[in-house]
Amino acid sequence: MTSVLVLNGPNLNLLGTRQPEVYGSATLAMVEDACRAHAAKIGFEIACLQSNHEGALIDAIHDAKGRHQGIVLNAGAYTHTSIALMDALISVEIPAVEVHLSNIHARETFRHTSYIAKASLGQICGFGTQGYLLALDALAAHLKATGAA
Ligand code: CA2
Repeated sequence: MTSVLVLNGPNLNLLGTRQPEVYGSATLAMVEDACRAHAAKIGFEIACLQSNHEGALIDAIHDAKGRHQGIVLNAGAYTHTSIALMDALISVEIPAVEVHLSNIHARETFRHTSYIAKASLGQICGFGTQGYLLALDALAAHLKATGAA
């Protein structure tokens, strides 16, 4: 079965506890449950992982090679700073979709730059939790079109 890694970066473990006006009221566990339910509907197996540490996120991307056919990544604030995460994504050659709960382009200028976008099929932002499900659909369409699923 096609397997996808849903990877969340720093501070996303705090979802649902603060700033609901920006990030919504769902907890990370709720987001991951919604991903699992949607994945089951579209015939994907998924693994969910969150880390506050850049190196752990890089390790997770390296470990995805040979295990997962796609990655859904919300790299949190590392999106705007991490060339290392971008390099990791490029090196494993696994199709990735970048997700953000908020519309990063409608926020502070420093959030408009994404290193992750340079290594991704595309970016989904501003649709809250639903963005993760849209990302799974986008990966499904891509993997089908390329004969990888
Ligand atoms: O909109 C997104 O999903 C972000 O990736 C969230 C990051 C932010 O740095 C990016 O620019 C956009 C921040 C995640 C922090 O999440 C919190 C959730 C609740 C309370 C505090 C932080």
